[in-house]
Amino acid sequence: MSSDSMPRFRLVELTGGDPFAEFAIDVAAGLTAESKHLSCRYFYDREGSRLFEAICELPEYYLTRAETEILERHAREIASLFPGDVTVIELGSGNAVKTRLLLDALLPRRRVRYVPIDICRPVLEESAADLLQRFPPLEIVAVAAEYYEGLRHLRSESDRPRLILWLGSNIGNFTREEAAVFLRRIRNTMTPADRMLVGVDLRKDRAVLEAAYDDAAGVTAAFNRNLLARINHELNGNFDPRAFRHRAIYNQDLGRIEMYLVSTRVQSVTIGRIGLTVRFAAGETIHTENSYKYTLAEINAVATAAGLQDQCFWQDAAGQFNLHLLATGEGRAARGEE
Ligand code: AVJ
Repeated sequence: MSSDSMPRFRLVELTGGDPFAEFAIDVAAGLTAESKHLSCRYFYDREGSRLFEAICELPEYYLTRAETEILERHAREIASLFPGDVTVIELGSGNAVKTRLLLDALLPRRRVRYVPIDICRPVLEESAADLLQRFPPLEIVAVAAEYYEGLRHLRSESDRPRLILWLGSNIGNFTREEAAVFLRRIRNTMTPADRMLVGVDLRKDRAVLEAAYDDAAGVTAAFNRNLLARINHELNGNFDPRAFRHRAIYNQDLGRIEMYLVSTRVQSVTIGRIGLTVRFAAGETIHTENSYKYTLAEINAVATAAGLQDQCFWQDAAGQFNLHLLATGEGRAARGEE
């Protein structure tokens, strides 16, 4: 077959309805609620994705470096679990810099199809262009979608064993219950030959966690405030982002970082596209993100609730972050092992 009929790059757009309408409905609901809130999935417009990449380089944000260290050390071992051709599916792929380490380890010996799933289409296109240039034999099917739509596509990628990546502590945005439900849905698409790699941030000292989400340079604050700028651009709002302070606190009981935007004064904000005026008291908060941290026992509880077997895990040298290898468990049982 000629290379023309087998394109190395395809982009599938699976945005369910009108993304602007969805954003408008969620913003209206969140800002009229008793305790105001906005969903963290709206952080990732183009500017937000750029700010998140800057967060990953911050001295305080240890997560990306810890996970990269683990992948650098163990990518070959992970690759060796797949004897033949493989499809690598990544949920929330972003700039896919860490993924290069796995592709590097996989590609010399097998054909690899890479299926990144991300809600930010420009980021998908840029990262795919970069990977195609770095890895000439790589085939890419990029899926612009939210996780749930992406899951539907997961079912159609079933001709080869799959390595499903959910890296970067993306699991942290779900409650533990939601994480278990979501993992079970993924599990239900997996065959015994498939594997899932999940990057999980660990519970640790409050000071370390709070610094990671409230950096000295103010990049996380800008990332948080960008949500208000996005409402201004896309929904014709008149937020003054400077009239909101960034706050990140560790809720130790729940084991999660909570991020808020705090109104610095009494103020009213109008959002033209949804015909809404919202009043804020001085000190009133908008809850914008939860980022759950785990103990090993909590990780195992979620994996078990999802019907997944935690086959093994790797940790960075400082013991801050885990990478877990999950499987359906059927494969081993069927072969009579253990
Ligand atoms: C992309 C969800 C993993 O929770 O650490 C970083 C997002 N928010 N700084 C995280 C984030 C503030 C990040 N995740």
